[in-house]
Amino acid sequence: MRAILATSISASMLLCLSAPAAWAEAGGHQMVKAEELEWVEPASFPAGARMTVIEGALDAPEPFTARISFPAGYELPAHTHPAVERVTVLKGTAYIGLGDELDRGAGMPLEPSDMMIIQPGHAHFLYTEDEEVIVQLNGIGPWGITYVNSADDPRKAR
Ligand SMILES: [Cu+2]
Repeated sequence: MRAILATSISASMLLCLSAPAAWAEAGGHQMVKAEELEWVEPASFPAGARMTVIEGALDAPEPFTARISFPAGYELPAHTHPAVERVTVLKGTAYIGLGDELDRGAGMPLEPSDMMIIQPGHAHFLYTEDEEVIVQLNGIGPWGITYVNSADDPRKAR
């Protein structure tokens, strides 16, 4: 099982982030153990964030479930998404604010079990303070992230 997961993760990194094939069977039931999730650094986020896709393929028109881990002191600049974003905090306190520019101090603190739902095209930002934060994203793809200020997009520099 470990080998199968590792293979499908590296293959999916070449295309886009998507769930391991063994889990992606339509109509299949899934039991997900957090300790078995495989995390990768998404190219579309500033360095330090890690992501794991549990269900679906982010670039496909289908439901997805993913988690993102942000280290302490992290800043995710203002951005928008092409689909509704549903964020549930699983660990730590995430600070999320609305607006075209990241403003430390303007984010609403969201703690484990708290949630945010943002409509497509609406600019928002996130930052963390002194602890790691893990959030879960649920939505329907195709998913993506567009930075308000294109200079913030780490894909331009890689
Ligand atoms: Cu967002």
